[in-house]
Amino acid sequence: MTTTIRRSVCPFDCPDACGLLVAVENGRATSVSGDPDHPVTRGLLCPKMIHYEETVHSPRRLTTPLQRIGNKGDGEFEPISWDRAIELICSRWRDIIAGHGAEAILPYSYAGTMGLVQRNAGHAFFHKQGASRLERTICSPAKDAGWKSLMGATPAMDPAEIEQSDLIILWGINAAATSIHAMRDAQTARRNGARLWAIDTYRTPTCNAADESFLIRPGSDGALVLGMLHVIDREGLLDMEFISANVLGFEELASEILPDCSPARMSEICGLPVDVIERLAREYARAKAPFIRLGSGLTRYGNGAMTVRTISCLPAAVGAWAKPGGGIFIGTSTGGAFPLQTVTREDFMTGMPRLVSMNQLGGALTGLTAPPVMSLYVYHSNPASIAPDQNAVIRGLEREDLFTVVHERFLTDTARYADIILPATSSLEHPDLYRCYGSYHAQRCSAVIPAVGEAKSNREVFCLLAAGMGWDEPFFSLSADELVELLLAEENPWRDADVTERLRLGEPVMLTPLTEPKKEWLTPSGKIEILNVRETEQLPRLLPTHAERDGYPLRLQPTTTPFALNSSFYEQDELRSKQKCMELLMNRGDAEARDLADGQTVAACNDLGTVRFTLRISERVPPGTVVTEGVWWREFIPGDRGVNALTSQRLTDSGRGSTLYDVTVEVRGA
Ligand SMILES: Nc1nc2c(c(=O)[nH]1)N[C@H]1C(S)=C(S)[C@@H](COP(=O)(O)OP(=O)(O)OC[C@H]3O[C@@H](n4cnc5c(=O)[nH]c(N)nc54)[C@H](O)[C@@H]3O)O[C@H]1N2
Ligand SMILES: Nc1nc2c(c(=O)[nH]1)N[C@H]1C(S)=C(S)[C@@H](COP(=O)(O)OP(=O)(O)OC[C@H]3O[C@@H](n4cnc5c(=O)[nH]c(N)nc54)[C@H](O)[C@@H]3O)O[C@H]1N2
Ligand code: SF4
Ligand SMILES: [Mo]
Repeated sequence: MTTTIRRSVCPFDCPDACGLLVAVENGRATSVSGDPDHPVTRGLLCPKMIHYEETVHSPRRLTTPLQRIGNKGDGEFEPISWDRAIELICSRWRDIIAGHGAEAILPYSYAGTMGLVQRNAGHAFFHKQGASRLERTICSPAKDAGWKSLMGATPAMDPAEIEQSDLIILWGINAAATSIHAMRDAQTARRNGARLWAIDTYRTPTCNAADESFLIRPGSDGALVLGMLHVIDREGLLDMEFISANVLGFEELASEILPDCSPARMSEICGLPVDVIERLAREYARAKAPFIRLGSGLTRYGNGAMTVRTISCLPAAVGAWAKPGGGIFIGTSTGGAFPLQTVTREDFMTGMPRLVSMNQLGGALTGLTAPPVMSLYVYHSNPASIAPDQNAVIRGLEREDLFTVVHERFLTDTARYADIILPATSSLEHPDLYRCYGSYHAQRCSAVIPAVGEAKSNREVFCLLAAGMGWDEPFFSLSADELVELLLAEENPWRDADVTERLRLGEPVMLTPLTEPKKEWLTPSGKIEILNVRETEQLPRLLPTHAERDGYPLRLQPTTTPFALNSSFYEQDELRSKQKCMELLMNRGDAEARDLADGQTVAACNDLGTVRFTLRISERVPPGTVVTEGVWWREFIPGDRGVNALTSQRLTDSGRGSTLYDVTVEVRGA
């Protein structure tokens, strides 16, 4: 048997877009390893991907189109041909458009694959159709909004500078699970003498790897930072030279906001003792080059954007930006590197159809009128599991008059409600071009194995649907590879001719931001705008979370696990067994006060729903907080609802993001 080694890219929603080396025998992937020559991967893959071949060739893969024969949600289907499936979908859509208009069709997609072509494959189709538009804001738009408020369009610093820092703060990021290469680089810095801190709401694996970790109340980072800034100001630890040359509005912050933010007062909000807030302030200000890597969990609150704005004041106050290794990293944005509109084709739109928030899918399916949503087309997303307010989403998916199509690799909780299921390729079966949000690299790849069963890629399906709708627009006969070529057609300042050629050949390359990070501030004033006159709240200040007004006694944190990615990877038995089961971690005191025992089934409830978990008494969780990791498939959980039956459709203060972490519950025996 001959084995060939083919290059590919990890397609998942992760900051790193790893380079993969895939061993292929007889058209099957037999093993996967990290590309040692990739600038970020450097040979290291996370636990999720070391057996990607088991996902790709899983016996659970969907291999033919399916039509529903049972009740919605039951999961009973019979195979049909692709021709029949496309015909059923297009004829139903023609009827819906005739009866209600095209806005009655709603696409739902997110980040099952991050490749520029496959991820965005539906945009051109739905723009031409005139369907409702989806506002794709479930992940971290509040983080971007908070950063932009202070920093405008300033590009992210090079995350590799972490190795030059002497004080690294992993802030609201479970890097040991979600950013393993940043974790590796932080550990390298630590071996060279840097200190490593983690700031979180419970003891994550990242906390365990840090020199010190600081556990605060959910949504209270703003209070911690304002307390630190109060101390830094009071004790004369500001970098006045940096501030006067680079910062707008520090004086206003110091005179209008900080006086009310004594460590004593902030301690009551964030839960850290006064002396700890004072020590954090002093050590941060005195560090040579403090580096903050900011996660996304802490932004999914009613005050999430303000939290990011407030934390972003720290490096400005102490002049960390002026030092190699100093600053704050929230994620790269390489939007200008490739002309994405050649794939998304906004020019196909003839009007401006309504925008529906993906965070409010439940409300849209159950409440929208003029027109109601009559058809939902889901691809590379699993909203029945990952979207907030699961009970509302499922009430919508159960509607007999809703025509639901799901294009998927697996029979997900969403696919169970479909009228038609279409089988999707995995990333090893289709070509694409990838960039990422944790670094400046990009890489193109080809299909390395043939499609499993009758699976088709997102791009192929939209071409079939376009033909089924009777459109003769030539764009819909271009292959995914031809679209990649369009994305690479002209070099631009992000990538010169040499980089573009290497991209064509499938090598990982580094893109170059248009302006050098940390050298100039791309804001209207040219300074870091702590005072931003364009905001309703012109200065960073304390804002409440939503949950503070809800009144259930425990704060729920629905966080990530190293062994899954959102609801992906539950098909791998080994990875699932590492997570054991859908657990609720609770402090011993909280459990004893409720007479709950380790290992028993409990019910967590609030106004939105009730969810069963297996209780795990854990000293990793402080009093008043409960934690569950991962987004489990329904077939593997104790009850019939996942964690998102407890999360709400409320949005963030800015950016219209999800507030998945801004939740309160009560827990009782079940
Ligand atoms: N293994 C794995 N990797 C992943 C994912 C996954 O599910 N699993 N998901 C991918 C995706 S889509 C994303 S967006 C990223 C997310 O990457 P991260 O931002 O690292 O993910 P989260 O676990 O959502 O949040 C990080 C941490 O914030 C903490 N936190 C919650 N609220 C607060 C708060 O108010 N203050 C502070 N200081 N901390 C808080 C949580 O307890 C959690 O440990 O990871 C990506 N990578
Ligand atoms: N409780 C809770 N809820 C969360 C989160 C959390 O941490 N906790 N995280 C939130 C965040 S940050 C995010 S970004 C969202 C993520 O939400 P989603 O983007 O929906 O992520 P996944 O759950 O990974 O589902 C992706 C689906 O795409 C399918 N897929 C993969 N590749 C392809 C392909 O090429 N074509 C097609 N058609 N399908 C494909 C996979 O099989 C998988 O079922 O979830 C959010 N929801
Ligand atoms: S999920 Fe992230 S860390 Fe894991 S292989 Fe993919 S890109 Fe790399
Ligand atoms: Mo995300």
